[in-house]
Amino acid sequence: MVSTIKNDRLLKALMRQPVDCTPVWLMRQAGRYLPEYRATRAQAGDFVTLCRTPELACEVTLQPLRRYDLDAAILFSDILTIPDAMGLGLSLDEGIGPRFERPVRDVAAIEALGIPDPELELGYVMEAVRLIRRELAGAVPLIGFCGSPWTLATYMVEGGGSREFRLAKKLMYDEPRAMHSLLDKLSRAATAYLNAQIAAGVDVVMVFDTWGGVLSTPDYHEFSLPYMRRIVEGLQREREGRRIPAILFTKGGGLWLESIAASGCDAVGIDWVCDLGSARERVGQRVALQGNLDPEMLYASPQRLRQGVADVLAAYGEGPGHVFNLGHGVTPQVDPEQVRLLVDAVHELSASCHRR
Ligand code: 1CP
Repeated sequence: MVSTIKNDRLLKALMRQPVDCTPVWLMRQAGRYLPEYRATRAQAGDFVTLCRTPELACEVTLQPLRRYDLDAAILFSDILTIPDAMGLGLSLDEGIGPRFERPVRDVAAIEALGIPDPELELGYVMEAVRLIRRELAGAVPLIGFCGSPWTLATYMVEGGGSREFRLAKKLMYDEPRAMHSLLDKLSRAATAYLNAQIAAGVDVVMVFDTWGGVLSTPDYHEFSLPYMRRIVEGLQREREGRRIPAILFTKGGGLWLESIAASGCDAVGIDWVCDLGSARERVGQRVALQGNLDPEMLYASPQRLRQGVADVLAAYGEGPGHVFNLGHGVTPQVDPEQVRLLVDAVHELSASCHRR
């Protein structure tokens, strides 16, 4: 195994150590806005096959790194691999989104769920991690990830994406014990999954809680955050003498930054609604922050985009502990040249934030 990482800006920033400029990577940096991604996906036939074929997952992971001066690679996979491995039957319909053939709607279905063995049912993900790590050869760190138990539960109960979360919330309100039992299983599955990714070679892990922000404050603290905390507590936080930093991202979680920062994670991802400067004051020295340009600013003019980058850097201010990212993922119609402009602007404009 390679034990040194040439570009370790991301690892340093996540540990709030000094860097020469602010590291940058983007959520969904591999995806439909890249023509080479669309070609590889067509070669695979469909999205699920792309995720399940380690050579192709490795290829699309590396595509954005060939184009841009990114400070990290993120494993190409999906958060829905865990429910798929639990037997729900994942497919992705063009234009509609992910679907489960066998949603989980009652206590009996929850009780019947097993915890997948990450090296067996999810072995294709670990194989992809090993391949990517070999191909990267220590150039930049590799980020592994999973979905938060609450976010996975919404897809499993609804049977796919949702806007109102009618079925998931009905289960949470009417049968809280059943929901807790589902979340408990998911947190055990996610912990084992991330630990297997760490053993296979990822250098950082991130938990995506895309739908935590649709909960009330008490429900977030009962149904989402405690299960992410359990994952963090169960992680193998070191490999080869190096710390494996953990990032938690709750979209819409700006109200709860203090409690997220107290969960034991190393960094908190924040969306674009949240003000980065006040977020920094609120979390103090406890964690690093990752974010938070509005992803839709990639559709603005190059000049406006560059100003947007400068504004995010200025909002964080001087000193270490910032990882530049969008507040959510890159969307499919983005012009790939705008991504180049963003990445280069972050490196160029941030050097002055790190003079010592
Ligand atoms: O080709 C296609 O049409 C597939 C689109 C796509 C892609 C590129 C999906 C389906 N998943 C992915 C990859 C993916 N998903 C990554 C890859 C690494 C990278 O960031 O480059 C990651 C980290 C995810 C994680 C993911 N999947 C999340 C959490 C992050 C987020 O965006 O909020 C969620 C909610 C999903 C579910 C999912 N999978 C795919 C879609 C379109 C969705 C969202 C569905 C919905 O809106 O509810």
